[in-house]
Amino acid sequence: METMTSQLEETKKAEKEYTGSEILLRSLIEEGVEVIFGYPGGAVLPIYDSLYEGHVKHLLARHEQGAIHAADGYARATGKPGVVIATSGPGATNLVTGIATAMMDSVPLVCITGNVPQNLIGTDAFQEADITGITMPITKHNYLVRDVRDLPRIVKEAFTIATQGRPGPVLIDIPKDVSNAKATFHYPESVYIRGFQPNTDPHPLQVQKLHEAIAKAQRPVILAGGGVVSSGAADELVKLAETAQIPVTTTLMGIGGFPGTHPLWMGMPGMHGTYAANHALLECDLLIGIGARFDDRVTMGRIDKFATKAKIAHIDIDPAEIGKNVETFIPLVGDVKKVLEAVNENVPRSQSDDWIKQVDEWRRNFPLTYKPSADTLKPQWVIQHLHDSTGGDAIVTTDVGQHQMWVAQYYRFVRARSFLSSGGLGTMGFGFPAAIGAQLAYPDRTVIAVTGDGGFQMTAQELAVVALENIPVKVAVINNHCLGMVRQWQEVFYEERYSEVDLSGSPDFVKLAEAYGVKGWRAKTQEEAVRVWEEALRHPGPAVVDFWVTPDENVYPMVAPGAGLDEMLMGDEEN
Ligand SMILES: Cc1ncc(C[n+]2csc(CCOP(=O)(O)OP(=O)(O)O)c2C)c(N)n1
Repeated sequence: METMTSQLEETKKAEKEYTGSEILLRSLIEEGVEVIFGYPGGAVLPIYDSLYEGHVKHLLARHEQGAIHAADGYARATGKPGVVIATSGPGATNLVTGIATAMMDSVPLVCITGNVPQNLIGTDAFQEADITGITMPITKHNYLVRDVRDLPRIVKEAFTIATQGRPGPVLIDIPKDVSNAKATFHYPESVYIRGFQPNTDPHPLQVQKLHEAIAKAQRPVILAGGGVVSSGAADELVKLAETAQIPVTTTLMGIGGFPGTHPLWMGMPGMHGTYAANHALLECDLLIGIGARFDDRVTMGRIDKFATKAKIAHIDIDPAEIGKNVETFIPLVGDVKKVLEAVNENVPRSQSDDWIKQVDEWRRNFPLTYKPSADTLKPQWVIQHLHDSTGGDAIVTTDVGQHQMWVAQYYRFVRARSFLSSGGLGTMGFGFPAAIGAQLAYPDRTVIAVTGDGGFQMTAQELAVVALENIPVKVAVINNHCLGMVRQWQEVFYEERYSEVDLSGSPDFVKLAEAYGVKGWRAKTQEEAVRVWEEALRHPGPAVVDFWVTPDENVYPMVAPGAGLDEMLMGDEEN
């Protein structure tokens, strides 16, 4: 007996021990992590010391918000979880906007923060912030690691939770003493998480109900959201729309989930939606929401005026979404791709011949319009030109504001995971760093960050990163010299009382780019725009193009807040 015990002890001794930070990195490697975005500091010194070995690529952002949006852009472009590291206190709180951005748009992220040693937690120690408390409502789940031996399991759980079911951000907070403590390393192959068993397969009875509703429908509409993109169901959606002959509208998050060139596509619905999409929602008799959450940018919060003639079917991975905003007649809980595969087996054709003619007529009679002019630059024209020059096949990220809506309206995306934009939180400053993440994932694709002159200034410091790493992102600044979307609301709803929207004092963006060692161009006319954009696209490295557009252009159509989809402002008479 004694010999056996000592043998066991010998084996234990022989097994190598690693520090918490080494265990963390080994776990990330086990998860197949290719790149970490981050920023160091005191509480993550042990982690950065382990990174020194260079086993995992790390990209040093210039602000933690830049790091997390880059991780988010990487995740949106690839479908793989993005990973970000920040130090305790201000490093961790600088992640908050990025975490909320990812949460609102269901993006899988694993966010790692350092914290002060456990004996100092709760003492208002230097750079202490209760980041698990702060991020509780904006993470899918979060952890404070108390024992180094728990670390591999926690990392495995974090990746599982971030990616399974409805994706979302997970935070792991690691006190410094845990990063320094030692343990042996065994990475679990899988984990069982009680209370987290997402249902991915549809109920056959519900599929049958949807078939019956489609067969009877005379005016069916598909409202496709971000769930189509994140579950990789774009092909299945095309098949459903074509077989059942149902016109499709894609929400901001659903853009690219259905080809923008398809004859059954009606464009985006809602506040800045097309006439055809909004009128189809008003008149339809069957509305099939697919991976869309019926949010107020689509329904305008006026459920009493939204799809009132329709029976609503709702396909979603998250049961909490069913019935949250609209009354649902046929709920179908499951992974969108799996549900659509099941629905596509024997899906009947709807009775939509006259309806499709009607939708086509709306599309013909009320297209998106603006008045182009050769000697000035119209922002809509610039976006159309970005589209035409890339064949609609670039990855385009945006900030938030008018330019974002114009990209959604005028860039016809043909592929999923190509339009990356902060839809739910509406985060200015998202676009440029997100483009960095997307470009790292796809070095050979054209990646364009379309930003406003306001939004670009929120994260422009990341120019250092694209310069240093020669990441060939093309930044297209739609420069209207003001906070355009706010100016538009003040014009339309506040009697032109323009309050704090003038961006005078902004830097010369060409010189700003050059100060970082990035090539910059400016265009003020169509002719200049064509020439410099071509040069920027041909340039092998990063580029900033400052498009000076007409400052008083508005995004139309527009539905005023509080109005129903039937009350669309179509824009200037001349348009
Ligand atoms: C972080 C953040 N702060 C404030 C806002 C409110 N907001 C929405 S659009 C907008 C104006 C954006 O201006 P700009 O970046 O120049 O883009 P434009 O609308 O002119 O295209 C503002 C301030 C926001 N969405 N995000």
